[in-house]
Amino acid sequence: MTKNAKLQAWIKEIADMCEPDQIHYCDGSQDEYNTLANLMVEKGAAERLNPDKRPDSLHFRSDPSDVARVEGRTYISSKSQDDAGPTNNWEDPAKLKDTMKALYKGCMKGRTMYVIPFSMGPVGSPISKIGVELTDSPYVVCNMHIMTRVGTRVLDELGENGEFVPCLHSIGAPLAPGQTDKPWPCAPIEEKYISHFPEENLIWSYGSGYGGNALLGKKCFALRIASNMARKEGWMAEHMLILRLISPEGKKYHIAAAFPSACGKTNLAMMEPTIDGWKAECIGDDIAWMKVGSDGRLYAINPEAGFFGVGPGTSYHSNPMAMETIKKNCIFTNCVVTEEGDIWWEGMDTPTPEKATDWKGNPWNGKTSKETGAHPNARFTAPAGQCPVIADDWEDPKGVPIDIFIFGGRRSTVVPLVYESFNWNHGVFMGSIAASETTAANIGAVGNLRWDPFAMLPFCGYHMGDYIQHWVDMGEKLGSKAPKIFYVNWFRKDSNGKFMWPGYGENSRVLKWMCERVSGKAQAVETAIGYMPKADDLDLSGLNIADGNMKELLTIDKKAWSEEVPKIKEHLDRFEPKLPEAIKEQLAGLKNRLQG
Ligand code: SAT
Ligand code: MN
Repeated sequence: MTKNAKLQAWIKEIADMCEPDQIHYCDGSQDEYNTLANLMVEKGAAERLNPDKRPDSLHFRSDPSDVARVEGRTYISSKSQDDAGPTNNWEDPAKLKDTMKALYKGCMKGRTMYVIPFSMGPVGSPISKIGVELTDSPYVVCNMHIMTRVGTRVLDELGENGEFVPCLHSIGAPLAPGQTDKPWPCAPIEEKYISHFPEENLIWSYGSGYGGNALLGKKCFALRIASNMARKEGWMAEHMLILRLISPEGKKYHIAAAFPSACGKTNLAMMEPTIDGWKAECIGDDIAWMKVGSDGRLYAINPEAGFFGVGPGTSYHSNPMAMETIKKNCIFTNCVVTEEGDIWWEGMDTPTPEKATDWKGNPWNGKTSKETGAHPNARFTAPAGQCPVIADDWEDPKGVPIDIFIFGGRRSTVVPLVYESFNWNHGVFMGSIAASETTAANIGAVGNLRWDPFAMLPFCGYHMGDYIQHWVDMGEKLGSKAPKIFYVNWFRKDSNGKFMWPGYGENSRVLKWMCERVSGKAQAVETAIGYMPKADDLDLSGLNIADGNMKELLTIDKKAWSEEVPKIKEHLDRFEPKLPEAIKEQLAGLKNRLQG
């Protein structure tokens, strides 16, 4: 129970509306996790994996309609539509609340409402913030145990008058007396709502049990609501991994990198450098909260406590450290389950199972089946502390000083391997024109090019024009202490559709060049789009890569870029009249340089 009057009143209000059979106050203990895990196994919602293969781990199959974030049903419900901007769905808060209240009425009948007090960031850190999620999903409770810091210690921190972000979640599937439950109850797509009320720092989610729709600490709080708070309070909440690189001399560099969902952030966050003497440590794989420290530098913490990573494609080749992280104490969703009771997915470097069960629960033979066994957005939920390369001080409440920002996306064409901004505002411009071929992390078509400024398109809780201005303002505040900004594309393909750059651990070669740019040791040439290395400037020792490929990866095709300019303009014009002057100047500069 809690002594916080505001929390007590809110719990009562929601219980009166949703009418759960009972209320459970989560203490965050291992016992609680085990009890709920056992309950879900007994009910047939979860399967316990073979303890000899994958100790203390569960597998879930979601409803086939509930497999990813639903951006089309995600709302920023500010009082004025202008505050949500052109890239967010908007609805008037009073109207949206009425619609949702009708859905919430009695929606937890036959179920337990769990009260989950959680901290984003280490409990008690000055950068951390507290949320309370009310949910009728025990799957959500167990995932929140891993992804955030949950329980009594958070209530103690909250005290009688502390502030928290209320996060209401229901799967939207009440149970009539005697009705048997489904393994993955949820509401149909047209009843799903993932709503944010930024003026009240309030989140209401209904109808989905999957990932970012339901684990409300993650995208809803730590990005959409926090980006709003950050703007008001002068800090940054970004869709970025945090990585520490250590040079052979022991110099530490901290990198924060933004890529859209399912573009390899987790792989980069846990990378093992292939170049001699360099080491990497992981601090976070998805979200960075950053504040200016007393020395004027920008300090970042990872607000999360776990990884919610994409399974398919994760292997000992692509991400050995993730494979080690997920050996035990994990939750898996929508994977293949083998005859031996272990999980498997496409791209895992173990033999393709021939007698297995696919993510839909059907018998599946990987050798003969035409369909994939795992859903392309199948996920693992793993405690961050289990990662062998997690930094010892990853929970340091002070955070780490950022030297380098990286933006990027998946682009088969046009965008070179790496380029560096001329200055801060040019770097902000680079972030604002980030684009990527779409992935399965969102429900919708896969492989289309979409603009994804700062990889925040689905996660920015306010007008993107104001957001870009906030970046410009942060640059002014940071002055000469601002991180350097780079843009990368690991995903360039040749005319046969093959990736030209080996990626994964080899990306350390590009990161090394960035670090040496920071310390003033590496060369670069000035091009129309930014500073770029020549092949000689990159450490390519021991790497077998065709000269022709390297050349193509590091040249800019002025014609292709010139053709991008009008598209860039059209993209940025959407943010008028809020597009910062500084960004318009950058676009004009790019155009001039391309003509020159
Ligand atoms: O489902 S999540 O939003 O948490 C994952 C992602 O899209 O990155
Ligand atoms: Mn993400």
